[in-house]
Amino acid sequence: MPQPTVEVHLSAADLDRALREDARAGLTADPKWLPPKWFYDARGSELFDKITELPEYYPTRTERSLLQSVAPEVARLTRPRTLVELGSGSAIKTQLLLRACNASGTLVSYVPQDVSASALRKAAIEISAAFPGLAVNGVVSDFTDTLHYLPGGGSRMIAFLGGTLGNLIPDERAAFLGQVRAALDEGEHLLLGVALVTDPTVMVAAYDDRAGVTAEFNRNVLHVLNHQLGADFAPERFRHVAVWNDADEWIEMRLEATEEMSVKLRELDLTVGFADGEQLRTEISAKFRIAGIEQELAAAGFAPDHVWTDSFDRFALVLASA
Ligand code: AVJ
Repeated sequence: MPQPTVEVHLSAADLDRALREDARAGLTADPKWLPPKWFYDARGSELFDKITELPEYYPTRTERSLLQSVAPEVARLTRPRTLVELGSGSAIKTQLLLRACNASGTLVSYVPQDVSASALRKAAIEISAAFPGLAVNGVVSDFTDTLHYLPGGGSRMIAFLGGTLGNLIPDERAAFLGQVRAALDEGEHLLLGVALVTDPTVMVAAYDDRAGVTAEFNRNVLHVLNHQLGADFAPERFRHVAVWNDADEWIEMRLEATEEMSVKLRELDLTVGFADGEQLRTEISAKFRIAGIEQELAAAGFAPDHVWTDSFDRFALVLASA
């Protein structure tokens, strides 16, 4: 039985350097911001998994039930030998896709990629146990800088699920989709999961749950800065804010200082002042329209072949060929 492997293309030193750069750039900017990828240390990944089970957070379960119904069709249309999954996290939903692709008899290997080594190791072991005979070779990397690490061509399908594409602003999305296209050979596939624009109350509630798990997830980025950069943020002095930005059609998460404060980041030799009520943007999560995402895919050189949506039109799976 093949043993699962996990290749680390983001060393602790790379991560540390990137975090320092992002923290310095974002915390000295006006308005202040931090990239969402820094939520996901082991605690952040666990909190995200909890989010996916909240009553208000519909994207994961909507995508899962969509996948459940369309996975066999996706497998039949694509018949991949290799399934690459970007941002696999705990890879719970992937099992549906793997099962369907496995049943179509062509699947040889599964390559999960994630920025969180802990989540990836756990997922690789679980998937490997559930699919004996499948080669599982995980890659720890940043999804925007990962495509040159992928195994060679043939019949690959890249799955990018969960709506994570929405973490990128439109220019970054165009660049990223272009890279994905360039990494694929003609006729290979991309399966993309995106959350759709829907009722703002529904969308905002998904990012501002009553149990406060998303608030804790949001504040986790401050814990990460405390641990990694010797910062002295008092996370409880930041209020979780989630708003729908109608002009850009994305949800923004922010952390709002509940009083004036000064924060030291020892490792950066940096002191950052927050005014009372000042907000730090920690995430954008764009929501899509079918025509818009088809257009973005076409602009990147993909042919969007199939779109499946749930009955409330809150989430879409798009199958595109290179
Ligand atoms: C993992 C990026 C898809 O944007 O919905 C969940 C992250 N942030 N709750 C999302 C998230 C707040 C999630 N993605």
